[in-house]
Amino acid sequence: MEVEAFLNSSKLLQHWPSCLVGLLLVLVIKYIVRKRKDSSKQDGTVRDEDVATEFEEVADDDLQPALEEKPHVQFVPGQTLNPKGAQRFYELVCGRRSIRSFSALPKPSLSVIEECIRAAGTAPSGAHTEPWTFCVVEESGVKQSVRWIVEHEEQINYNKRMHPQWVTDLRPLQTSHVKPYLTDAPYLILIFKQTYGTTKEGRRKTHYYNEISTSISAGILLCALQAAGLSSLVTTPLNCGPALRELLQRPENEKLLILLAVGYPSDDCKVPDLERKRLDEIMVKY
Ligand code: IYR
Repeated sequence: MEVEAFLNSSKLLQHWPSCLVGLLLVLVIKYIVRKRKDSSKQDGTVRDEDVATEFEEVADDDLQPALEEKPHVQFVPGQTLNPKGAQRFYELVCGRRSIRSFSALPKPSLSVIEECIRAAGTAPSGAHTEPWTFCVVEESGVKQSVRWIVEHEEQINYNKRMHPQWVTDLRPLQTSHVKPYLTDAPYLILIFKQTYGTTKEGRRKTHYYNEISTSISAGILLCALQAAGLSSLVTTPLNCGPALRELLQRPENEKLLILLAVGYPSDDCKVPDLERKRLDEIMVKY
């Protein structure tokens, strides 16, 4: 055995010049790739963080769109709420508040939640990739697990990860790491962005602007819930994504974007006394 080991090591010694050449080659290739990336940054070709850069290597002639290529069809305008649609919509959404005190009963029917998610699924998305998954949790054991995960992480967030200024800024909202709404609310909706997908042929499909697309659909969901007479709370629990993804056994391409608590407010539900910016503070005319 010892002789064999010696022979092997002496073989390595014999081949050290080719090993060195191989190593140098790898370093040179890495250097060239980095240089190319840097120069594309400098000449301004890649400016936006959201621009997709990860693609499978396919010859240009073999590229296929992820969507089926078919003739466009006549656009039929959808139903509108005119003539007072905009004003009525404003009045509807203006009444929305994030609440942190839910009543377990009455429990809204699942079909209403489904209808709201159906509305959320109409959101526009990058290259019509529809990069979202809505996980609806109503089972109390799962809600309890979500609460454990979130409260555990939020305790660390409030004590260590969040800057003292951040914690101070939250004081008027009276939030803390304790989150009874995660078990009181009849429904939790965990919204995952799909960072990529898979084509019918099993190839990796790029989900352009998946975070923006999913956020737009979350906005539509909030409006739909409000239209259905339900209250909601938007939370973005820091550092909880991986554990919650695992709990719900979501695939690796899905990342938690937003966690919503949904239901009716408790009778004694209180909200911060907030004001909203006026139109002239948020709109600029040109
Ligand atoms: N995610 C924490 C902290 C928090 C952060 C922001 I920004 C808020 O607007 C509210 C809360 C929590 O949910 O308590």
